[in-house]
Amino acid sequence: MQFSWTLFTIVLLLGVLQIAVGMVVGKCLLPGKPRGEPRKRAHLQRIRQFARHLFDLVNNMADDVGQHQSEITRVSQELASMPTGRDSGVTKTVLGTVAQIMQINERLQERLGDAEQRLQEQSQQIESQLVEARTDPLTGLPNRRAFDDELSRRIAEWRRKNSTLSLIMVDIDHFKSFNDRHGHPAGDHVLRNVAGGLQSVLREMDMVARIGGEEFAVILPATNAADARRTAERVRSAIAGEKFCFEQLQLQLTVSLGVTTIQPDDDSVSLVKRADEALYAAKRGGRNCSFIHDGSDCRRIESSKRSEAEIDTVCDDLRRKLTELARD
Ligand code: GH3
Ligand code: MG
Ligand code: MG
Repeated sequence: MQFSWTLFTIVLLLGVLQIAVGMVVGKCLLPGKPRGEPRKRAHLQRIRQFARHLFDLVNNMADDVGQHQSEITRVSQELASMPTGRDSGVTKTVLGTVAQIMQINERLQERLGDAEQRLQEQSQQIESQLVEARTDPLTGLPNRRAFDDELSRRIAEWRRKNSTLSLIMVDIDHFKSFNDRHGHPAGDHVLRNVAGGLQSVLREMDMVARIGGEEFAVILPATNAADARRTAERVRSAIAGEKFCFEQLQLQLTVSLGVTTIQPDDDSVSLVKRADEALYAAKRGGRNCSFIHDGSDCRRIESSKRSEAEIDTVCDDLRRKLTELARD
């Protein structure tokens, strides 16, 4: 009977011990309100997913920092709204990391913003330097480099589309003695005004460039020889009729012009050479006149007044003949 009481006491102690261990284990595994294993695993899984998500975010930060900033904010809000429990330490660590990443992100964004602004400023500087490199500072016209590029472009277009193209060289007459008489500042003033005068009588699609000291070139796209001749004479008479006011002086000058139209087998060198030859012919021909090079010869372009007179004569002849016909 004594043996039975001893056995009963041992079994009772073992039972109490079992309950105590169960309670401790249960308390360790399920702190606070009781939670199931699958729920805990899902919770850890979510934290791992957040960590992975953050890793991806950090990796891609350079690609789109702005987007990451908003994503990280969202992740941070989700983490902060998660129920705290035994994993609160892990959650706090992740939240701390998120906060750090957000700070880094903001700094990166600021630096990217600065870099973007600097890049924009630099590209504007490069752009204005490019424009400067192609612009004549005195007149604001395209310079020789810009002219060469435009001529090559137009010749390529002519080859492609077979649309004709003409070129006029314009040179101020006796400009050296003009400078000697009126002074270099007066010469500069006149150069600027000649440039403006040329632009005002040409079409928008034409390009006038200052290619030398007192020498200009005009590219006339889609312009045949007859139209180029008329344009040259319009330019010549406009400049000759202009009075350039400078310090109470009313200055006048004239220009000589060389004209040519593109021909098969032409390139920019041969085209410019012909226009130059026509210009020298105009100088030899007495200045204040235009010459055209037709591929074999240089011929003087008659002034528009004479052309108008010729048209008047033809019209008169025609009128007379019509009257005679009506009488018969
Ligand atoms: P031609 O009728 O044969 O063309 O005679 P020209 O005197 O015009 O030609 P020349 O080549 O002998 O002289 C050109 C002059 O142009 C000399 C130079 O002082 C003047 N010139 C060139 N560039 C400038 C400039 O930027 N400003 C001023 N004021 N004069 C310039
Ligand atoms: Mg000259
Ligand atoms: Mg010259």
